[in-house]
Amino acid sequence: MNKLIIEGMTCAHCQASVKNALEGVPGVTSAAVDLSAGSARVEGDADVQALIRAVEEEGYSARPAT
Ligand SMILES: [Cu+2]
Repeated sequence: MNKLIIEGMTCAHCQASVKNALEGVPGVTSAAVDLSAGSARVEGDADVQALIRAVEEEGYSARPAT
């Protein structure tokens, strides 16, 4: 499980875009995006850098939550 901090989401559409982007990364089994918290929980064993890139390609920023 990876937890990410997501920046730039403003509405449910953003939330859905980030969720879809994360779920498209190889190794991801599911992703849950929390719009109000600005975070995402990603299940599976995907590469963290690949998750961050996928989010960035949608126009948002992401970094690992510590
Ligand atoms: Cu939006």
